[in-house]
Formats: sequence, structure tokens, C-alpha cells
Amino acid sequence: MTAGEKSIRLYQEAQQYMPGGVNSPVRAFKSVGLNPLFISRAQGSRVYDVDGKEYLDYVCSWGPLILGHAHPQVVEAVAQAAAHGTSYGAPCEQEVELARRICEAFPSIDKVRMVNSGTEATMSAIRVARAFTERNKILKFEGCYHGHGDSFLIKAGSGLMTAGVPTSPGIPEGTASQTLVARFNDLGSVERLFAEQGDEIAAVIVEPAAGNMGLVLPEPDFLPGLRNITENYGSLLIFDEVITGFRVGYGGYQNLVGIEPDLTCLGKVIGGGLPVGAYGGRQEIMDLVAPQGPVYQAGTLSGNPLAMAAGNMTLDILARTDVYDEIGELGTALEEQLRDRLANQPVKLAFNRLGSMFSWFFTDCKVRDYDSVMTADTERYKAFFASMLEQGISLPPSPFEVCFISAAHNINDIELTVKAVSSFLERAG
Ligand code: HOZ
Repeated sequence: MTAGEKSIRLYQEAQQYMPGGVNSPVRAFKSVGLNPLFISRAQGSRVYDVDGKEYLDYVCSWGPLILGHAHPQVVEAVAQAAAHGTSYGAPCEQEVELARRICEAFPSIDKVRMVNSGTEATMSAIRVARAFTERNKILKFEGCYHGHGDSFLIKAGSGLMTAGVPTSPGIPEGTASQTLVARFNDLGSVERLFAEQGDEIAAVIVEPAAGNMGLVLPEPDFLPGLRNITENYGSLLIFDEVITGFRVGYGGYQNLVGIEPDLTCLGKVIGGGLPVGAYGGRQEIMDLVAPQGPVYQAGTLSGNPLAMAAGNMTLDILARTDVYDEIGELGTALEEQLRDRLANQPVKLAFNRLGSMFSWFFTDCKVRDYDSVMTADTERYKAFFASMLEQGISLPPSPFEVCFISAAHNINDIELTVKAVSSFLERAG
């Protein structure tokens, strides 16, 4: 599969002006060894490249587009907001509305602060956690990704895992030494770190369902165990629900499993495809944030009226329709049809799914942590990605990211996908 002429030409030019020719590493298609496709437009479940080719899209802008691309009501809400001015740098009604929706959907969130990305949300959340506990260390998990703040780029997932450099250069030794790393789904590794340094740990930050080493689900005792350990040691528990927030249901993964973290980080769906993040939690913690309290954090474009309009319209539609049931049913159909096709064929494919989010790993292991993710055959994924693209289906250009089904996908799309996977497996086997 080769990209069209225009994508190739644009990529050549882009490399002259932007590092690696992109503004976010995984988009460069390096780990799948292809020229990236430059996208010119998107509608519903489809994206179109600059050479005019159409693709069924499972990237969905890495998760925000739960309603599909260019949903008419979201587009209309953004257009109306833009007609009233694109940014005020002052409070606006729409940000109060979005904050109210978030607080109502999450029992653990009394107050929330809007920012511009998930990275800002996680960076700010640990600042508040450090101030609240008067401790410095944080504990994260191998393969989890919490944006590109210095404290998190240690044994991280997503683009770092894709590039094979899970710990980024450029992080001062002093900062790196404040981040402890445990193993996802391994409470013993958390208990050992707390036994040694528990009174120095400000917070444990975790993606409650990990979505940046591919999708890895927590085992039943993992999140309750984290809640108990953090409570016992007076540390905070931070759920990074940037991917899972309003994706797995109205609210977060925490609502599905009935665990209340102290702080929650959000992004993606709450911005309806515009740049938004947020962090929130218990009032006594969030009241430390300036100007109520002394912990400084600010942003010119925070609570931007266009982003708030897209987020409010998206959450409004999610609250009053059956989108979660519909996209969950499509996920189930995909899993069931794949299971039938996968029986009795030689290529081993592990399929992890949570409602409308899923990942495929070419391994015969049960995928439950970083080590089992790393057993997956990345060369096979490369061939799979190319084959699916050739058949008109766009997947994440990395074996360590997640696919998303939107409300614009339908059962014919699922059947098309299963057919394309079967055709790849027939040739691969
Ligand atoms: N790290 C993002 C997905 N988990 C990728 C963002 C992008 O390249 O747009």
C-alpha cells in the first residue's frame, strides 16, 4: 500500500518545516513503515485523504469523536459560537454549563477546572495532589500514558512505546526520581513501593482501563486495591479518564466499577473534537486551585467558547440518546463475528474490548499488562495495518493504541471490517 501522490508530496514538504513532518509523533506512520496519509475531510464514520481516497475510520481522532466526524449538531453549535467570537479570555456561560454537566455525571467531582488538553489536566492534577498532601512522589504504571508532562514520560505508553523509547531524554534527573513505576494489574508491585516510600507518595495516577499500550483492562481486584492502599497511606488516587471519560458510558469508568478517585482527568469526548481537557475532584482538594487557593494554573484559551460549545452539544446528545447501547452493540457484534472467523486459523489474535473501544494484539498470550502487550508481533501488526488500509479501513498506525467505534458506524461497517480481517488472515496464515 502506498499513499497517493499528494500525501507523499505534502509529507516531503512537511519534513522541511516540522520535526518528523508532523505535530504528534505517532501520526508519522513510522512504526508501520508507510508514508502518512494527509486528511482533507471527514464525515460520519469516514475520512478522506488529499488524494481522494475514502477510509472507514477507527481512529476517530484518537477517541473524541464518539458521535462520528462532523456531526451536524456539533458543527452547528461550533459555527454559532464562532459567530459570537472565537475567544474572550473571560468567563462565558458555556463553560459553566460544561462544568455542571461534568460534576453531575461524576459523583467524585465537586469542582472542575477546564484546560486545553489531557496533558495539561494530568500535569495540573499532580501539582494539586502534591500541594494537598505536601509530598513529592507520584506513582504511575508501566505502559500507561498521561500526556507529555516531564513526570509522566517514564516507562510510558502511546507514542513512546510505539517509538521504542518509553523513557524520554530531556527529563531532569531530579524530576524523574520523583516518579515511581509499578506494574499494571500487579498490586504487589504497588504495595512494595508503598511499604518503602509510602509517606512520600502524593498520588497514584492510573488509566483505570489502560488505553495507551493498546487496551488493557483492570482485573477485578486492581482498582479497589489501589483505592485501599492510597487511603491507608494518605495518598491521593487520580484516575486519568482522558480516553475513558464519557466514552465507556455517561460519566467515567469509575462509575462502571463504583470506585471514587480523589481527582479525575478528562479530555477527548468532553471537547467534542476541539482541544479541551479538565481536571476535577473533591471540593477540599480543588479549592486549593488559584484563585480560590494558592496552587497556580491558568490558560488564555481555557474554557474557550467554541470548545465548550462542541463539548456541551456532544454531552447533550449522549445524555438524551441511546448512543452507548448502540456503539456497545456494534462492539459486541465485531467481537462475536471475529471470534467465529478466528477459530481454527493459525494466526493468533488477542482481542481486548471495552464497549466501543478495542485493540488487537498478535499474540497467543492473555494481554493483561505491559509484558504481555510486548509479546505481540509488531511486524505482523505492520502487515495488518497495511492490508486494512489497502482494503479501505483506517486503524491506529501503532500496535499500542486503541480503535474506537462511533455512533456513525453501523453493522455494515462491522461486517466490512470482519471481512477485511479475514482476508488478511487468510493470506497471512
Ligand atoms: N498519543 C495520542 C494517542 N494516544 C496520539 C495523538 C495524535 O497523534 O494525534
